Amino acid sequence: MTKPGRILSVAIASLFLAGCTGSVGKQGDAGGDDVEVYDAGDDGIGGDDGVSGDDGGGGDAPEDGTAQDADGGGGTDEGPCVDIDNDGHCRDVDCDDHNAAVNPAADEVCGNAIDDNCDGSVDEGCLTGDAYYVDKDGIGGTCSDGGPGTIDQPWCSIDKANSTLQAGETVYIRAGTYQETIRPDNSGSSDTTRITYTNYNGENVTFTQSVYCLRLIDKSYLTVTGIKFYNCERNLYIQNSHHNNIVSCEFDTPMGPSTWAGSRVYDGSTYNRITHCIFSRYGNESGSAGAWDDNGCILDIGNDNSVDTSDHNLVANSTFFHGGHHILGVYANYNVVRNNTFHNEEWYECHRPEIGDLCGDRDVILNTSDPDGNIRNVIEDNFIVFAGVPPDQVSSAGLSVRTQYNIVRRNVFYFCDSSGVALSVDGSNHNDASNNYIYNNVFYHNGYLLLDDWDPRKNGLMLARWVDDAGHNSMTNVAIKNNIFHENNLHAIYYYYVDEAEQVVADNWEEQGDPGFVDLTGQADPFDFTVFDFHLMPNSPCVDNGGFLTSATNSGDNSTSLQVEDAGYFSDGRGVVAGDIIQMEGQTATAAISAIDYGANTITLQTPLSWQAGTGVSLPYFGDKPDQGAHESNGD
Ligand SMILES: [Ca+2]
Ligand SMILES: [Ca+2]
Ligand SMILES: [Ca+2]
Ligand SMILES: [Ca+2]
Repeated sequence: MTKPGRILSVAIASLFLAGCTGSVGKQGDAGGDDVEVYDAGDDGIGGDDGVSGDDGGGGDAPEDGTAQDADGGGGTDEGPCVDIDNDGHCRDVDCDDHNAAVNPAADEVCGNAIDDNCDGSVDEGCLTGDAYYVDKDGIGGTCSDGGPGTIDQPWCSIDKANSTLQAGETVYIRAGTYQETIRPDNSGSSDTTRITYTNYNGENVTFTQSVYCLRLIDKSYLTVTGIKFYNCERNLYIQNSHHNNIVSCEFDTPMGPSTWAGSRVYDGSTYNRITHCIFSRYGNESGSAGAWDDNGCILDIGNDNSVDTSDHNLVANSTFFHGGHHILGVYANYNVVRNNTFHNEEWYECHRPEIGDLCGDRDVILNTSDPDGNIRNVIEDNFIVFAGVPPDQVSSAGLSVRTQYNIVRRNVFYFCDSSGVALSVDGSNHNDASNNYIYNNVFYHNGYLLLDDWDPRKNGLMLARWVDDAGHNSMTNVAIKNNIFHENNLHAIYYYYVDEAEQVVADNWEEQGDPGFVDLTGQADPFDFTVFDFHLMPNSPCVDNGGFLTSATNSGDNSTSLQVEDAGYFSDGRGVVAGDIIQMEGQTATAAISAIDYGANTITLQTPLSWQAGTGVSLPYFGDKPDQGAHESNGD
């Protein structure tokens, strides 16, 4: 197989800046439709400027609310209606077809950072409390912090808003460049009585060149929406803060240099939601010959160097690209990362003339400083692609997993320099990727190393115990099911000092020929997620070629208490999204999960089902069995 012609993105940085005024279309297109915030208008962030839309990466949501172009990939051969959550709305119009509470007939729920009614606006109609205006340039009238803060007698400073706003109140920020910090003195009190900072009527509002541009310390129930943060030392820092929503904002090019992370959610911050945002461009090479190093990341959750229970946060429907060491790091528990796009092809200056003096790095890393610590994050429905060559190594994977009991499902990994996913164990056993659940992903065209020639990295998925000695835990019980591996360099899966027999590997499509994707033509492009379409053609050999994830160990007669061999395949929603929907073997009925006791392998269902012991248990499927790959087909 020939080495693919990977695109090096020399010109892309300048494109993105221009995108603030509307020309970064591929970012927006990648995510699907444009998102408007509070019906904010046409011109600002959330309009045509590329903030990721409803289906940012998942590919299941409407492009424009019509039934055409259903899959976000431009394909039209998906076959009949796919309604995974059984809410009566096919996935071409259902912007979350894994949640029956979200569909075009639903009521918008305020304060949840979700577009519940699939109209392209998040939490529209929700700002009903007292409103104030900050207008430093006096667009609506001469500004004064001593005035009433109305639209024609606005305040001048964000500081005035920071010290004034109470729960339930909103500040509308008028167009301009603010060299200040959003740092509220107060908290909101619930999802529906938030303190909200938003751009006014879609106007272009930029915060820049402060030490912190958005800083929450010990605050809860804040919402910030529709604002661009550019070239702040630190863009978004959320510390010991909870239930905050960051929606339809852009975080670009933090200037650093005295911080590792351009943005952070840390110090025990929980239940925060970051949705429909763009995060981009932070990192650099340091060192000298023989000691090059890669620095910086776009967004970290938790702390890589100490125990930090920043748990139950949501990162969704967002666009991420270009980090120095990585893009997104998760060092905590029960976080959900879904429907995002990540790419980190070579973009920053480094010492490698053979690849254009540019380096990239991995996309996403799950890690911990706590031996055997950090568990049960959910990484689902993302595009994780184009991991690039770092300065200090010769290759990198798309997703590096070094913690346990995570769910990695329905993601698409392609054109990563090394493997699409690498699971690893290290000598201190801080890093141990045993007990993970890797299912229904697509691994396409990974492991075509630009510089390295080491066979273990030339594969779709790598499980690596770096040294074969007693100081390294064995990696065991990694479930690898229902994945499609296609045109990866050497192998589908590679086990490096890891025993395949100690894993749970079943029902994968392992380089067995054409899997029947809707569209693999076109030139791979890190900024265009519509080039390929990984839905299955009706005649795909991968339709009904997967297996049930686990099986029932009890029987139930109109029961809501389901015991299974291994409940770890399923998510209870981690407190930030809806729990999974399940479907039993040989049945068409489905039921949503309301709770999971992982220790007892007991699942509590919202609605009763009946089953025999030994019955297969899966996510919803059509036909006789689940399909392989990321998108279940209704191929009737
Ligand atoms: Ca549906
Ligand atoms: Ca909506
Ligand atoms: Ca909502
Ligand atoms: Ca099927």
